[in-house]
Amino acid sequence: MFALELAVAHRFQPVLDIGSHDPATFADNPALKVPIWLDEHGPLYGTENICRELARRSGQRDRAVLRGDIQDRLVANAEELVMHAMSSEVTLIMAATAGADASAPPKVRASLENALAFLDRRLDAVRAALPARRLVSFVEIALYCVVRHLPFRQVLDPSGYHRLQAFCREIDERPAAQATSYRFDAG
Ligand SMILES: N[C@@H](CCC(=O)N[C@@H](CS)C(=O)NCC(=O)O)C(=O)O
Repeated sequence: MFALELAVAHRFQPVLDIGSHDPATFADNPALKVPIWLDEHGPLYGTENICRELARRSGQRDRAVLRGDIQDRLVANAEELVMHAMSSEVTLIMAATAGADASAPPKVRASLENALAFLDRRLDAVRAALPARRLVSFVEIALYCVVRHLPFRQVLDPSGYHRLQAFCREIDERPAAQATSYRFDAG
């Protein structure tokens, strides 16, 4: 979504064997994780690094709000909790797909729900603290992606978070969202 919003040319290549233990499956990412950005300089690991690179390449860095750009503590906390929600969801998915004998500690789901409740309550204030002339912000795009991903992977039903739902319906209208809706890729 960040690449599309900032009109940066790219090609999407899915990793089909996400459970692989071979770093080569993940463009040599030792963490065995996606996303990875690949260009003439080699691989770049991780969502935030990639968004930073996309903002730089777009020539519109001044209109892309990345984590840490805004002094307001509410925004900083929202950024932290969106990151936390994403990593908690990954933990829950990994536990669910690891087999019947694996489960995440109960605290993982509780803290995910707490993070979503915090974001739901403060979403309007967080967005009000972002620069009006932004093209895109990391906190909004990441929040949208995680809230839409939770039901896609059947981790959690977020329908009770009413502000988050209204926000997602608003972002659904963006061409970048419509071009990137979640799907399972097959080889
Ligand atoms: N800190 C990394 C985390 C990346 C991450 O957890 N990616 C997930 C998918 S979004 C993944 O690769 N999951 C598969 C796995 O860990 O086996 C980032 O923000 O990019």
